[in-house]
Amino acid sequence: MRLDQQKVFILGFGKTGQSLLRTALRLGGQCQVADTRLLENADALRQQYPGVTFHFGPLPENLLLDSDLLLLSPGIAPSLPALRKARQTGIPVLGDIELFGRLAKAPIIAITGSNGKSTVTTLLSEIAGAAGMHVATGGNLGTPALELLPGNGPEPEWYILELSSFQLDACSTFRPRVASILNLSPDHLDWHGDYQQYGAAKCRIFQQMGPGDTLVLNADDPFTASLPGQVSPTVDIRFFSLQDLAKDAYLDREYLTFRQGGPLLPVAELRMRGGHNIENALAAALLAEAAQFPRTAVQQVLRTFAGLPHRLAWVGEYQGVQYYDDSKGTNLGATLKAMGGLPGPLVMILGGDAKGADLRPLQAACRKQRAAIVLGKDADTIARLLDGIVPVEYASNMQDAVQKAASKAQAGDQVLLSPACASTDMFRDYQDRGQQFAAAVTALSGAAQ
Ligand code: UMA
Ligand code: ADP
Repeated sequence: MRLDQQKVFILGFGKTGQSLLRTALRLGGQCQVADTRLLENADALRQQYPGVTFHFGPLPENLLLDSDLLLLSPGIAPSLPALRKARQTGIPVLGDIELFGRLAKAPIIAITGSNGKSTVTTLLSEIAGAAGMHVATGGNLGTPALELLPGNGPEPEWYILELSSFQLDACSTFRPRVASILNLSPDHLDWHGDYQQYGAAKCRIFQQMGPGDTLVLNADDPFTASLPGQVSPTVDIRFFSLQDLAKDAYLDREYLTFRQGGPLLPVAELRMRGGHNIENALAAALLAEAAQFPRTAVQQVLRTFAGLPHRLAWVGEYQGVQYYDDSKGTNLGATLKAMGGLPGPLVMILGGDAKGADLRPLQAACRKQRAAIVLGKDADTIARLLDGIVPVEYASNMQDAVQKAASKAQAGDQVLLSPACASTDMFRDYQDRGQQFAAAVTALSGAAQ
């Protein structure tokens, strides 16, 4: 693929935008970049990329109309007026994953779903590593996909990509050889418009799949269980389940088990905690099997991988209370799973940007808990929901939230930061939120001395 003489416009200049620009320049495009932020390093960028025109600040509606091709960062909402107008005039628009799919030569394993993507992607990457294979891992997790391309070097044996609904929404010909939709629960509804469109974006992962390809789905999730009718009959669909012993991989009381191949591992030997991580382990095992990664490598990794930071991670104890950081619990589905993974009673720390989600199911989940501490943009909404169900207190920052949680908790309780909301209204990102939580927990013991 070449872009010689083409006028290429790149929208958004975060991590993905930079990977799009580097790729478009390598392909010979004449590039312009627009970002609605006013970047402090604008002058340095102009020097770094001579010949590229940068536009910062609000986008004039007609700015894109003279382009041959638009390259889109995932965070750019389709409702952006300048983008809508360009689409209406027929200018082609590619997301980074669509472009990656056109350039990559090695086969792709792609993982999506509302929750568990990073965990399953990392498990699979570790399994491939344990088997001594050369794979390249990235996408929504860490390195933008385009940065994984080898340039003039050798291609990896597989690409392993975590994909978000934003990235999939901008795909049209992208075809992974092995893929999974782990589950679906409401998230990013402000971006997609509604739940149906959010689900439709996820389904783009399998739309181009065909003979020889494998799709791994969750039999216990109503959305993913209903998908086979929409998948090409030539695709091999594999189901995992925590309940149904007729599926391809399942939990048979004490063993993670393959329908063909028998027991894989005693569940007691799985290092990660929580029922959702048994689902993640089963999904990773089926994906690994589809890619023909050896079963011994799967067993080795499931026995040793302790889970990623900020996913139901124990961070400390103070006065008989255990503190858990699930800062990556950025939507309702994740938070409900994290709550279900601990014995309770819980003091919950909730709030941030709910992204337009309906959080009413928190009412039932909080009914028997000790207390809820709320903070951030949607603190009021959550406080109103939980009023009369569980004692609620407002916090002004993370340290305040942890101190209030500590004062409510009794010995034997757990304090769980799993906010059901995005972090960016108050924190740099979910890692920053989790780190501030852990620091505040450590400070509790210091303050008591
Ligand atoms: N921007 C605009 N106009 C807009 C929106 C954004 O100009 O209307 C600009 C911003 O000013 C900023 C840039 O676009 O300069 C940011 O681009 P982006 O939001 O597309 O983010 P990137 O930095 O490119 O990071 C993206 C993913 N972010 C999002 O999808 C929001 C990262 O996932 C991903 O790791 C990275 O690409 C590499 O692939 C983060 C994420 O929060 C972790 N993902 C969501 C999630 O997991 O729930 C989907
Ligand atoms: P993602 O990359 O999809 O955000 P992660 O693996 O980072 O997923 O996990 C994010 C949060 O989602 C975790 O903190 C945990 O609470 C929850 N979670 C993880 N796996 C699952 C799953 N299979 N089903 C539901 N929730 C999950």
